[in-house]
Amino acid sequence: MPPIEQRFPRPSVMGVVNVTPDSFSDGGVNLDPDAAAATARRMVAEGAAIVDVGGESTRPGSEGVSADEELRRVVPVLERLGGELPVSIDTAKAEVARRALALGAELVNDVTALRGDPELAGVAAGANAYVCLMHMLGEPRTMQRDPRYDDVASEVAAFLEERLAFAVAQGIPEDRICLDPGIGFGKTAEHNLELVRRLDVLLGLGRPVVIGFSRKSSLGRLLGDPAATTGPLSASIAAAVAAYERGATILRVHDVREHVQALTVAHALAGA
Ligand code: HH2
Repeated sequence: MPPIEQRFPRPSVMGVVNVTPDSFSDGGVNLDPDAAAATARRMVAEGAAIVDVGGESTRPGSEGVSADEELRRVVPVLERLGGELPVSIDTAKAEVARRALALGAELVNDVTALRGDPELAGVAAGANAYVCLMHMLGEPRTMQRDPRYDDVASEVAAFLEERLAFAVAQGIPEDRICLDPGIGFGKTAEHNLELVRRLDVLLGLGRPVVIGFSRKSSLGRLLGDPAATTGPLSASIAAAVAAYERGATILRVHDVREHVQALTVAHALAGA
């Protein structure tokens, strides 16, 4: 397998397929495996480089689900896709990743950056999978209760630098790994903006960066609704394009067609 930057050139779109009843913006839409598989196929037809299939919501306040429940949700979807599409598995559980990789997934997207399950690093290394390491302050249940940093960009980068070293020490080659500051995971709206504004700090680690700002509540708050739980498509696209222009490689989004169109134009304007 080529290095991740060759496999997913900048910009690449990762389409989100949440096989859950309770995800913050698309809960229930893809709970039926046929619907989820159809969504994944449509996203790839619309230009997604990969689809991120997840069976557990990590929205603020969520409690998590068992490995059995996660498997019950995602395995039928992966079986329907039959290894034909580029798939990422959004999980923190080794057992779920193992099954997904056996069914053709090529990337493990772990919002705990290999802290959640001691066996996950070994599973990813053994399968030579690509890995996304994401920053989260605290855990989903409580992460949005007054998150604080002295310098959010440096602290997130220092955390990811440590997790990158851990992953490499566990046998995952560095050229398989991408990093994600975790927009909305233990961050205020201002922290999220600062992370994109100062993306150069994270890029200094030399790995491709993933940004998932799509539909997140900070966008709705920025637009004037202090109680927003989601943000609109227009704002999601603006955030994705700004992140791309600051150096992000993979944009994790729910609305693939519109983001691919916007990023195609932004890329052409960048003269790349
Ligand atoms: N955001 C969510 C889930 N997984 N993974 C990465 N790498 N980056 C992210 O920003 C990210 C992620 C949350 O969004 P979503 O999957 O739409 O919602 P939920 O967790 O409620 O299923």
